[in-house]
Amino acid sequence: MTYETILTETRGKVGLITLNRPKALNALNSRVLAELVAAVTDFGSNADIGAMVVTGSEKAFAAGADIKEMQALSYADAYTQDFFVGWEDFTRTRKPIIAAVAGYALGGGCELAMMCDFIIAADNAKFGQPEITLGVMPGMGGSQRLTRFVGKSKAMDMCLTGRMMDAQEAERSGLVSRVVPASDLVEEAVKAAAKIAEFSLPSVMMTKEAVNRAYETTLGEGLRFERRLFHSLFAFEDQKEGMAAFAEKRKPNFTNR
Ligand code: CO8
Repeated sequence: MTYETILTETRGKVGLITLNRPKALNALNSRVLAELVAAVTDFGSNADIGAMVVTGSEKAFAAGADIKEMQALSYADAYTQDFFVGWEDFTRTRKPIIAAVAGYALGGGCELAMMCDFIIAADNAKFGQPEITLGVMPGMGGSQRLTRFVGKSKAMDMCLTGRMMDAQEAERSGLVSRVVPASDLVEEAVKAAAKIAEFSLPSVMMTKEAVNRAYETTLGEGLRFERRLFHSLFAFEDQKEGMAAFAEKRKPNFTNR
């Protein structure tokens, strides 16, 4: 697929995807969605890639779903085309994806960041769910994921008033894992992804699966799920290698076997 709205590159074992619709502040239209899903699927099946970073520009990660594309839709169009259903494919990616957010992450942009595994924010990042100002409401998971990240009171505040949250508030509230200077954002996110990509891929993928399970099940079921995955990692050579390397005071050489 030839990409028109994103740029992709590899940095060592990291797949870097940059949203690239600068004139529309990276608004997410159906082309961006198709290209993003294609890119994460491609990196997902590339044995040389261990983790990914999705980023935008310094002004905007993404200013939302493309309002101009949605504007004229009828209910019948919106329902029958279900034109955002592809986002579920994005969330099915098994390798970790870090969102590196600078500038605006609004509406679908904030929701895309939350679909990633964690968010590193630049100090100029602004998050919000302003759909209420357009006469609609979050439609790509904002009412659900934001509530799980920041709790009911703040999620209600964000979704009902449409106000933006700056990077410091986002970090205090648990929406983002760290805040870095805007000039270092991509480098820091790639560094974090490269760290993850050094580890044994099966343990990385199972860790992602287990943390995500915490959002979908009870504590008891989640703990049992975690224990089964933990036990299963003893079937991998990488468990022997990782523990031997610790005992022998050397770096492990993981083979994903
Ligand atoms: N969609 C389309 N175009 C956009 C969008 C967008 N979301 N955001 C910005 N643009 C365009 C502007 O129209 C403008 O284009 P042009 O130059 O042709 O007029 C260009 O980007 C630059 O934008 P501004 O001139 O507005 O830039 P400012 O720096 O003045 O303002 C803002 C930046 C504050 C980010 C402002 O652009 C803004 O408020 N944008 C809209 C934010 C918003 O409301 N986002 C939510 C969209 S709705 C949504 O995401 C729903 C998701 C769920 C859908 C589920 C469907 C099933």
